[in-house]
Amino acid sequence: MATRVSLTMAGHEEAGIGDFVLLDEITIDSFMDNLKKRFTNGKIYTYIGEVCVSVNPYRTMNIYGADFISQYKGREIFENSPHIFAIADAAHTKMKQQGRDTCIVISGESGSGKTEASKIIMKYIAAVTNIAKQQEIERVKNVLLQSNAILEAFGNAKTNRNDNSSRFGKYMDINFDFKGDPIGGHINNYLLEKSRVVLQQQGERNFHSFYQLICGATDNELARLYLRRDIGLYTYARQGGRAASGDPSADRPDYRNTMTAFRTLGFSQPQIDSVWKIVAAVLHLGSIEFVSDGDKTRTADPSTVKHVAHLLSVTEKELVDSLCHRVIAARGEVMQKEHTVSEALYGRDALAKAIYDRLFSWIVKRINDAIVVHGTPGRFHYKGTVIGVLDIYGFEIFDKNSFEQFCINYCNEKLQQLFIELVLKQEQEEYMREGIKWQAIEYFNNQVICDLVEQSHKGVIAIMDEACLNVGKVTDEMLLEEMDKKLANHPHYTSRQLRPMDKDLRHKEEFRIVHYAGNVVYNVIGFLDKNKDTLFQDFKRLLFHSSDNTIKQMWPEGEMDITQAKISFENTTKRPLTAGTLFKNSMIALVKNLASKEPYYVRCIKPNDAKSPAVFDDERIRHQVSYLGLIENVRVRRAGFAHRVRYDRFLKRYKMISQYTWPNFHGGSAKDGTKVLIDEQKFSDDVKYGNTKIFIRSPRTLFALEQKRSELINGIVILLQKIWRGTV
Ligand code: AD9
Ligand code: MG
Repeated sequence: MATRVSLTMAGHEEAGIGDFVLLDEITIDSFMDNLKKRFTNGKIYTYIGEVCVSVNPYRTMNIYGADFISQYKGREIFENSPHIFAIADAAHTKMKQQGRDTCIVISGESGSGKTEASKIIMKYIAAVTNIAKQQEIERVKNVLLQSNAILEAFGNAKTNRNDNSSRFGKYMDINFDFKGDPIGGHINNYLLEKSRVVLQQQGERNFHSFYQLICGATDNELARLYLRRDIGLYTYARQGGRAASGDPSADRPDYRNTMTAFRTLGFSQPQIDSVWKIVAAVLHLGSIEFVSDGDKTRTADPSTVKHVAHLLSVTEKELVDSLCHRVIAARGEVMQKEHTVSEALYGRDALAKAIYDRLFSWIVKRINDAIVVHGTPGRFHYKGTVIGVLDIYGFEIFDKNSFEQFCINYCNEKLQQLFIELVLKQEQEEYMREGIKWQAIEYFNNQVICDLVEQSHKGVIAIMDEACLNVGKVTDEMLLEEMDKKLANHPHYTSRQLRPMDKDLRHKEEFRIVHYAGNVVYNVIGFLDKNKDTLFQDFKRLLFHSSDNTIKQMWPEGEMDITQAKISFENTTKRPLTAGTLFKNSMIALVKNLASKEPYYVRCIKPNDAKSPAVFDDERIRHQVSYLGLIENVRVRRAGFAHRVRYDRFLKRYKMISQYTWPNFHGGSAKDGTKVLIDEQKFSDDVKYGNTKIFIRSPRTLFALEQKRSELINGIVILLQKIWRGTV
């Protein structure tokens, strides 16, 4: 049931509890009550210990200004009311003080507020660093911030779930020097949903860049690109219907922002021109049709072809040749094979998708080139410490779900697995190992779904890859049969064939995966093609021979001529990796990278499907709270400990606090010394003694210890200064 909530700001006492750990009883009902109370009172952030739960407010909140920044800067998490700034500050402080790489993992379903959260974090970090206003560091900060405008223009789109949906995954490392100032960064992008370039579902748009160009470019600019200010003319950008078209009031200013960002990042004018030429060429490509002339296929409209050729800086003949037939090498001979009309259309779409995909990767590379401090030699190689920020495409279910949703949802499974591993599993295992009395907390482990997708030989990706080996012989339907055979008994897999009476499985090409966040019905048609992800060599050659240097650079492998390409293919027994396997490998590497850093979590929740600031949809939110494992998170956290450290390290750090342990403890082991110190400081109720580590329940205890330590250090420094000055 959805509840309409009033948005008046109520008194603090009515704003619920800031940390779920402090709830009287931990049930989903009490959790929901608290979350609702806070949301209703304009409190969108609530903690579970150091995990920040964020509910998308769907309205501008006045909580990110300079006053808030200074309130959170350099403060402990529990010192202020819950805010994402506190998480960003904790990640930054931890990195600076302990020299440890940290990361902030932002997760939640599509439209829950991940991308906004990542931008808020980056703005906060930019605001609290480089106090000395060093010019070069300011430039890096600007580049980091402005890169978002470009990435969103080319990698985000309106979907039926989110008007600004990320259609690529993004992991950004920000490098800091020893003072904690940003000195560079690097973006890793994951699988862009390139099928959107040629096909959009009803109500959805192509990538923003297309609409920005049509709505935002000047008449002159459009004329140079042979475009008209009417998105309805372009097949590739109008399939979502009228409601999903260009919006001049938003797309025009966005175009200007994108242009400003290009300039801030140091893209040259010819490079910017090439970018928009490519976007325009893609739009025109969608208008190229083919006709059959007996046994020959030719393009129907010479003027569009001419425009595309001109925009891509290739000759018309080369373009038509590569669209209408392909060159193959057989029995030592090189010959031409005519396309049928449908093959030509398929090739045209493949070309459009590939050009845009390459453009996107090229843009990310240029951004990476720009996020490096210039000037001081040697600094290039100094990586310093790192904060990683992860903002990926959220879990999504559409009316039609294909290979892209399969990858996106698998990616979300991997992140949930990481959360389970680090927050629920390892935590509990450590208590067991250390002999701390512990009542095990049950949770659903989604490893079984990750296995279903990624296991060698019998996972979906492996089965797809095997099918792709038999190029041309295996159809999508045969792939589904194979999956049915191998996965029939898997509790998270089923298909129309296996369960003909299932109402959700309407077509014979459908299979269903029971994901951690919900059931998704996928249509297998297109899986093999998207997994193989090959592009005729003819197109690669075509674009490598472009006289536009930027375009040429994007297609280095087009240099090979047909006979070389054949020879090199025969020489290497290895086939190119499929899109599925590449994605799987990149996810495994990503998770490994995140696990090597000290993680902070932001768990985003979408309050309703209407994008409304005033609706708290109980059912939708309850579902998210449960699949995200938030109740289990509270239970583990509540029964657990905020901090743990080995006895020897603990004593080394705090021994100065106690007369019994300073300068050295002689009464027994480090564990004994720790106990003496804790007893003396009266913290015994808040700690437990494990086999090798002390476990401290509340962050306040740690804070108090730290404060005593720093007071003593300050006292010593003052004393030393007096001695030096001879005043003592
Ligand atoms: V997806 O997985 O990329 O489809 P996200 O990234 O989780 O999704 P996004 O950050 O794009 O969602 O948020 C969706 C929309 O919610 C934004 O465009 C804003 O209109 C709105 N939003 C999200 N967070 C905030 C916020 N902190 N303040 C105001 C917000 N509006
Ligand atoms: Mg996003």
